Amino acid sequence: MKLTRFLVIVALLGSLAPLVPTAAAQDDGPVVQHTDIGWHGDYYATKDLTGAVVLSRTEREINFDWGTGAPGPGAPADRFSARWNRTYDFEGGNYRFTVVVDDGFRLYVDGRLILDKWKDQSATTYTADIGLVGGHHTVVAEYYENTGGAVAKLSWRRLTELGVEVIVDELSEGFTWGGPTRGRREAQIGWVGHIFYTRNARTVSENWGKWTPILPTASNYQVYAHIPSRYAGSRSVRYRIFHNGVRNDKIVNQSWYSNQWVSLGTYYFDAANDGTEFVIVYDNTGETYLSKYIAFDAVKFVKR
Ligand SMILES: [Ca+2]
Ligand SMILES: [Ca+2]
Ligand SMILES: [Ca+2]
Repeated sequence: MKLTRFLVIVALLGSLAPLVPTAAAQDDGPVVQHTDIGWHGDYYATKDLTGAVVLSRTEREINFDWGTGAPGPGAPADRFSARWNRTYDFEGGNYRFTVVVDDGFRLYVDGRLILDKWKDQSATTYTADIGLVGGHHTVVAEYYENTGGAVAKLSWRRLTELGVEVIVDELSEGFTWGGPTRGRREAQIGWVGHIFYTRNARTVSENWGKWTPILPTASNYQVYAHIPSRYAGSRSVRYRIFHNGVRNDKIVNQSWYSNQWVSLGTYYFDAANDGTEFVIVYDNTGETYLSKYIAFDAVKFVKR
């Protein structure tokens, strides 16, 4: 039973499953194809990347609208294909890759196919979201043009930068600790390598933690709590989600999880950002007094 529910949650998390927490997901500027190395591009006079390379060049970015023309000398205006590849040093985090294509496109990250739109079509925008640990990753884009107009554009942004995802960590400004700080311990684990934890009270709360996000727009958001690998032994941690004047409670057995995001459900937030929408955890779990640890790590809000 437990295993089944665990697997269901893992499946729900899908491609945005746990990231390595040593990669800080914070505050740099927009990431749109940095041009430190550029792409290596090979062009073929076929629609399926076969035959001889008729044009080979370094491209600063993949941002092409060739109209009805050819991509360059030696390449035809119709029925050609191209493969671009590069390595890129990503900050850790969840990314949205966006492509605009006429006609077909495939996108691979570290050899894994994350977008497959290999078909004739007029210019169409697609996105694919993927979680990446910090460090170098290989990005390969494959493209073909049949006839008429030819467009190939690729860019990526972190979900946090897009306002699609807001993370409030326990060291963020949006986090508040309530109760005596002597009841609060810290450890160098969890999201971004830090958590607070405390031992549980039974019926009367002694400590609490509150995560207050700044949300970009009124919307449904799926809320997740990050549960670290240790100091998360309580089987009955109640996350209270206050949103749009409504309160919902979600009980989480923290002992089931290790270093992963756990969904607390999807809720509508009015995003007034006036301090009335937040997630709070009190330490009165009902368990034997001081018998269990409760972890306070990051809480994430993902626009749905
Ligand atoms: Ca064409
Ligand atoms: Ca076309
Ligand atoms: Ca943390």
